[in-house]
Amino acid sequence: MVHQGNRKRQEAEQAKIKIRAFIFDLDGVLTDTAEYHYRAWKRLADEERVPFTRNDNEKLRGISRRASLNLIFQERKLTEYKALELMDRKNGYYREYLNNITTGDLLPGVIELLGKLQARGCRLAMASASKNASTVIEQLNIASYFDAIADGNSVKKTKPAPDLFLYAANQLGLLPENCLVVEDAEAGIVAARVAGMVTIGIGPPERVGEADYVYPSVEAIELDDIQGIGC
Ligand code: B16
Ligand code: MG
Repeated sequence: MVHQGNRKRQEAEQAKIKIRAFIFDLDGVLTDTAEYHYRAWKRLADEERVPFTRNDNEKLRGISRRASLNLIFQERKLTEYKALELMDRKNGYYREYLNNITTGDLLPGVIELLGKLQARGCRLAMASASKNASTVIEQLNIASYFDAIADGNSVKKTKPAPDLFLYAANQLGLLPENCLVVEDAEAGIVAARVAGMVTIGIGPPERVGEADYVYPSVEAIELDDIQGIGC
């Protein structure tokens, strides 16, 4: 049994080491499933005669299936039965499109970055709001890089709540301050900051400007810019 005082000291030591793990979001960071989410929601919206544009799809970045449904169908009073049927139908279309995903769908620079971090001894995790995340990373053939997976099935409250990232840190056995999150969604940056983690935002400053570091793409990330990497 670890003495209480020793444990506190160990935790303080661990916190001083700073960044020991990188937690990657999936959609918009490792691959672009947003296009497939768009096509699936669009097919559903057309069938239900509800307006839905690519611009509307941007608002769904990083948020859960239920929150997406609520945004698209906000004008309609849906029974729970109907809501579940609509989400199931959309997910069926989405999973049809997922069959086409291959390693060719990895975003530029992803494999190089994962390899570099692994070679340095950094722990790696994936944290996605998607309940389909495991299928996607299997198809991308990158599952073996990750020491922990947190997805839409792991927690009740997804982004912008911090739960998904805290779950990933817990799976890694690390404190939040030892983790750096790479995210493309505003909701994801909010979640990671609330969790007390360092953040890299991928995309325009209007969207991810609250992050500690902002890059236009994963390929543009410069590890030498990041303060306090301890792996
Ligand atoms: P599913 P991320 C998110 O993935 C998507 O950005 C978001 O558009 C989607 O609604 C959400 O996953 C849930 O996906 O319907 O497959 O459970 O960016 O957190 O990797
Ligand atoms: Mg994302």
